[in-house]
Amino acid sequence: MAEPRLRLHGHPFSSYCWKALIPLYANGTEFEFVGMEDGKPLCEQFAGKSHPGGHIPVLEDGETVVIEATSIVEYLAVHYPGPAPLIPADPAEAVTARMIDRVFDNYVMGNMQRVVAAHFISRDKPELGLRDEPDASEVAAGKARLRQAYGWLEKWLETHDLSPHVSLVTCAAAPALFYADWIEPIPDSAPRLRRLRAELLALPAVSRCVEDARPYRPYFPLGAPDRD
Ligand SMILES: N[C@@H](CCC(=O)N[C@@H](CS)C(=O)NCC(=O)O)C(=O)O
Repeated sequence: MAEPRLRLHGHPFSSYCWKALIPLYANGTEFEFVGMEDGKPLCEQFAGKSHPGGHIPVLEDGETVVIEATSIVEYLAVHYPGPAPLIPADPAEAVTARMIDRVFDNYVMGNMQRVVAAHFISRDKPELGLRDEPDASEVAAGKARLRQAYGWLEKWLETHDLSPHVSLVTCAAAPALFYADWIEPIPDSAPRLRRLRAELLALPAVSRCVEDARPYRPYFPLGAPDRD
């Protein structure tokens, strides 16, 4: 049997890798998952060397290398379309989808990562391990910013419908809300956002990511809650 043309370099516990995996699963796109080599710094591996910030995920399509999870979703929408409408066909709706993708990345994912990073001795060298005590001011700031983002999204959801099919927005929202809620639970005062998280986690492409990541939960620096 021929090797799949697409190779996704990543880690099953990485939120941004879920963002690239969800569209691949939802569209039944054939690909090979290339995991990270244990004990080798990311910056010395193909993925780390391919990205200006040394990040995963990285998609390889023959000679083409695509970095940044949003761009990977956009690339798949153009080159490997399938039943899941990743980018709205209507240009005005596509603008909104891209705007909300930025909101989830910058203000939910970003602040979730900020709190996680506050637990590491060095953000740039996670292999150095965890601090004895997290940086309290970074943790407090990241959590406050998460609450601010939740408030904004709840208000936005009052007037906008995010139907839970797989799209750019779903790909960004599902991992962001999954992990952010572990750090700063979405409050009862944001019922639409809480409902959205539950609906997203029920999507088959998303629950596959949740299950594949389950063995790695002991590595979550804040301790993974006993749920989800
Ligand atoms: N802007 C990047 C962010 C990717 C990112 O933050 N990836 C994390 C994993 S979720 C990573 O590579 N962490 C390892 C490191 O920074 O050394 C994207 O959208 O793809």
